[in-house]
Amino acid sequence: MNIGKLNVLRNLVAAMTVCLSATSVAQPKGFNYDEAKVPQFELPRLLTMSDGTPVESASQWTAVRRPEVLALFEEHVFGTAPPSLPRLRIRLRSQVDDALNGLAIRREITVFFSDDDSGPQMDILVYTPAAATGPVPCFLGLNFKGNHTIEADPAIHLPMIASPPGKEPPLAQAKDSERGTRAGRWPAAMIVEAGFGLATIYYGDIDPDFHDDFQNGIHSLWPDQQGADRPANAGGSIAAWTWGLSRALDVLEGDRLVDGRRVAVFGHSRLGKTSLWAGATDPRFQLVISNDSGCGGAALSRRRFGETVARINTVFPHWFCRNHRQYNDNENAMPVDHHMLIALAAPRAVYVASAEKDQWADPRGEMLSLFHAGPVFKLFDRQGLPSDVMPQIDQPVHTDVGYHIRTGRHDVTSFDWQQYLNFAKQTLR
Ligand code: GTR
Repeated sequence: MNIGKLNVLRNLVAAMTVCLSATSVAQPKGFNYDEAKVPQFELPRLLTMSDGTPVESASQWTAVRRPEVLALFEEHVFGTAPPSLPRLRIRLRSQVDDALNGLAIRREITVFFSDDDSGPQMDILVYTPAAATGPVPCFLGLNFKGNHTIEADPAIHLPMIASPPGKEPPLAQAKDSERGTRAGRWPAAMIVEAGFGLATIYYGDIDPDFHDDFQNGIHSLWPDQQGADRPANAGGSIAAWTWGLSRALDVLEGDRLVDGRRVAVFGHSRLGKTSLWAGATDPRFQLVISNDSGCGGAALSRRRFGETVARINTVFPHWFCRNHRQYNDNENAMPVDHHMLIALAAPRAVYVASAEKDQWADPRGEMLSLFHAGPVFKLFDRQGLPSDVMPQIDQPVHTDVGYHIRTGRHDVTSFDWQQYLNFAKQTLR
């Protein structure tokens, strides 16, 4: 066989491998992807207090039922938040006034969580429109690979990346070659041109995403909360990332270029689960966006469609609290389901987005959660999703909440961002 043919064959095999691995990530085997096989179930009652009293008003929801539901999620799903800190120290690491071809002011703000400059810290990368005449509404979200992957900008600080035990080196600086590799998920210029700010943080700054019995990241600040015998309701990594988002909001509230009262919390996938929990625990977030968050996020656990509670707790034992494992293959015993997580954001705006090929995340279950949170929005004279019928692909539905299912796979695309910007223009006024 000549070299040309060999290369064609190699490319074909490589392409098939990519396809196969993409399919297997999107739909691992041994799980249900058939709507007809979704089990029968009854959702826990959103508008019934623990003593059986029906919730009939917004004030009853706010005073009694909301705190009950929040406490249930804390106890059984995400766990308690890390303690609060006496103070945050912040330092401007850099500022460029003509970033993104002159469209934006780009800053890196380092937030120290202790008095030690080499202790736990996070860098917030913030873009705000250069043309703004006052503080702007802003999107805040964690990123997976480091702030330097958002834009191919040689000046953005390279983060330190921690590796799971057994992988060397344990801590290494991110690579120059990765700059801008995630720019497609973070269309900073489009966001800034629409008049919004964009703030993002590498999630590993807050808690590296592997199970180390809660020793590294911010957990290093609280030695009494580490180890396998920590309380069964102690928060896992999602609670830690959520805590980091709230600390970032503390900083944005004091920022002169951002309007801290108009901040949208955004997250994709595991970080979408995180943005929903941030919206639930921190009522300062005015808009909560879940992009393809799936199991443990927007999707209803009782549907057991795609990823299940047992699978997520097994593969990612550090994300939720230990109590959550009681519901492995036992979803009906959970005192909550995830429509109640979305309801915790009401009457603030919520946006749930799904992707057609992302069956692992159960698009229909994500939409149904938003639909079943509707009665709480109604208590506040807000309109939830008008119907529990799946909207057409690429046809967003925007009321006081937003939903879309778009063409394509598990990802964040400019279509997603276009909808978030349109929706934020209405809801972050
Ligand atoms: C998957 C996980 C999902 C989702 C995703 C991600 O492996 O099963 O729950 O969170 O990772 O965060 O990319």
